[in-house]
Amino acid sequence: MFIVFIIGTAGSGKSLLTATYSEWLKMQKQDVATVNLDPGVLELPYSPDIDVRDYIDVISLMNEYKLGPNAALIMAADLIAEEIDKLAAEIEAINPGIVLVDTPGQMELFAFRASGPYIVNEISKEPKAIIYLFDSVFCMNPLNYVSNLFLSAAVYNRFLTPQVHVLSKCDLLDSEDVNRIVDWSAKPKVLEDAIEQKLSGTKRILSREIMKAIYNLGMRFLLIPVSARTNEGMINLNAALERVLAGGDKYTY
Ligand SMILES: Nc1nc2c(ncn2[C@@H]2O[C@H](COP(=O)(O)OP(=O)(O)OP(=O)(O)O)[C@@H](O)[C@H]2O)c(=O)[nH]1
Ligand SMILES: [Mg+2]
Repeated sequence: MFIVFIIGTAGSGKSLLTATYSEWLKMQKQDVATVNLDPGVLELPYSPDIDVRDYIDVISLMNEYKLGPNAALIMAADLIAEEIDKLAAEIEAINPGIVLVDTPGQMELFAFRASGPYIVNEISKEPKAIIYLFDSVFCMNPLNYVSNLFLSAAVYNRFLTPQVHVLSKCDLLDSEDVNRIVDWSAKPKVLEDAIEQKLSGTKRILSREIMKAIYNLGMRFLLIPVSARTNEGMINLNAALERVLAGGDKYTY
């Protein structure tokens, strides 16, 4: 069994990618299960096989503890950790070849609280990977791109789990823009040139130094353009995950 966590900033496309990628895997005759770890979501574009909302109800938390929506979500994120044995048992009972885990809307609830790495550790002892989403529309300029690069490095630092990087919603950009962003992700020199050309003052210096620090650490964030609307890039995403998780083999036969 392999476990894949889908992580990204709010609205970056985590839930729709969970839906589309799981359907795509089913078409490839792969045995896939989906897990919703977002206790606050009202509607999902897929029917999760396992759903944290069966255990945690954010509205009840708001009423019971007189919390606002954000405080209730923070409490819910920590409560997931207490329910982890039950979620793990549910996964074990289904025992699929691959599990796609859709994480909470606000990334910081999962990535930057103690409960996130605990959940990743405890949900299963099987091999794991993270898909980190770069929202394509947000990545159009080098400043935003570098900010996302920094976030992605911070997520890696938290989980120390193999990460595959996706440029999500690539159908919203024309191919020239997609290629430019992918080029930034593949060639530090091209990104540095864009920073020099498009940014000035402190933003230029900070972006350049952040980017260099990340590359000097040997971290590589090659982006795979993917659309959860048109299925573009699904083959490449799947191949990258198979390389990371299964040494290039299929998850299940
Ligand atoms: N055009 C396009 N829209 C997308 C794509 N993926 C997601 N969206 C849209 O972007 C919005 C957010 O997508 P979600 O999948 O809910 O993103 P999320 O990261 O799960 O969002 P939260 O959990 O609320 O933070 C929705 O309106 C989706 O329909 C895509 O590949 N292409
Ligand atoms: Mg979502």
